[in-house]
Amino acid sequence: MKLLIINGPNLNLLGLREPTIYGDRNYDALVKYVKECADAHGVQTEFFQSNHEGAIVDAIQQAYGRIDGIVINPAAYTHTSVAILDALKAVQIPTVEVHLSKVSEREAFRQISYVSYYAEKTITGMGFEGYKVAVDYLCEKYC
Ligand code: CA2
Repeated sequence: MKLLIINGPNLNLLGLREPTIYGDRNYDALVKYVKECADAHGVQTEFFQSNHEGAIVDAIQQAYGRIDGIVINPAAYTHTSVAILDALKAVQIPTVEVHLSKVSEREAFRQISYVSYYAEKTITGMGFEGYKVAVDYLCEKYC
């Protein structure tokens, strides 16, 4: 089994700004943490971060036939991207959506998630731990 972990725009800046919302650990620490969670299940991981919507669409398309589960934090594209939703629907790979912050308690413009129309599960407000919940869910359901 192989999981693809996708992180959207600005998540490469983790730890540098807004620690009260997103925590003080950086993107490399997130990759290490999620990899350890997957290793505990004996599952392989691939990580992809991009600030570009089309690059995320390409990564989802390239997962077809190769990847068994997707964990995605589309960041700001969560609230705008029909293209990312359509790519997920096209490849039909089991997907869990993760957000570090509790988006339901934030601004009105964050209250829509296009990816939620496809994702099996959405985890918010748990910081890095949310990615573990997502990995555990996919491994337990599809391993
Ligand atoms: O809570 C989340 O994980 C979000 O997906 C994060 C996005 C935001 O647009 C979503 O509404 C909720 C923003 C990620 C920006 O990350 C930064 C990290 C450090 C410094 C500045 C931004």
